[in-house]
Amino acid sequence: MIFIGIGGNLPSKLFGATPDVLQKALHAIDSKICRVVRCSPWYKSAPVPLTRQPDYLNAVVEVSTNLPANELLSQLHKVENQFGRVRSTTNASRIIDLDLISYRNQVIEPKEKNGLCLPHPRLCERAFVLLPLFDLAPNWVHPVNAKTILNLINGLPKNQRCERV
Ligand code: PH2
Ligand code: MG
Ligand code: MG
Repeated sequence: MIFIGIGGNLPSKLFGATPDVLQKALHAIDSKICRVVRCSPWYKSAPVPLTRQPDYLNAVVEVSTNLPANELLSQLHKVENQFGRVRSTTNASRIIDLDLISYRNQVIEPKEKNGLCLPHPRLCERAFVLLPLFDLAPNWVHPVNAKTILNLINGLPKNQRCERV
């Protein structure tokens, strides 16, 4: 199974409020890049780490494709650009963020700074990824640390606000 994280916390002049942006991006992904099999429920989440940014809208999506992981990620980055993503500082507010969370349980260590890392390197610290991933794949096990998704959820810091919308 292949899972993509989708999120955003800024509106777009062209595509509208965050729910519209993210829905339209899913449509663009499905029509141009890979089949969108399922989308988790949407979650409203406080920024991680906690800063004075607007809340995010997040979900996890299962997709199906023959594209290799690096190619899939570069196609997703093109969609981010089409939807007006501007890259500034790490963890800055953004119109849209598309992350490769897990690709058929492949383990890839980044060869360079910001290179592809699988599973996503910060997945274990993020309720806004783990909760929707649990909705789609309750039996998923992390291929590096062998923790179940429930173990990971139970290990989250208790102060991350993340609720279903
Ligand atoms: N993305 C980040 C940093 N922090 N916080 C929330 N709640 N949701 C996100 O999608 C998110 C974040 C960097 O990609
Ligand atoms: Mg991200
Ligand atoms: Mg990203």
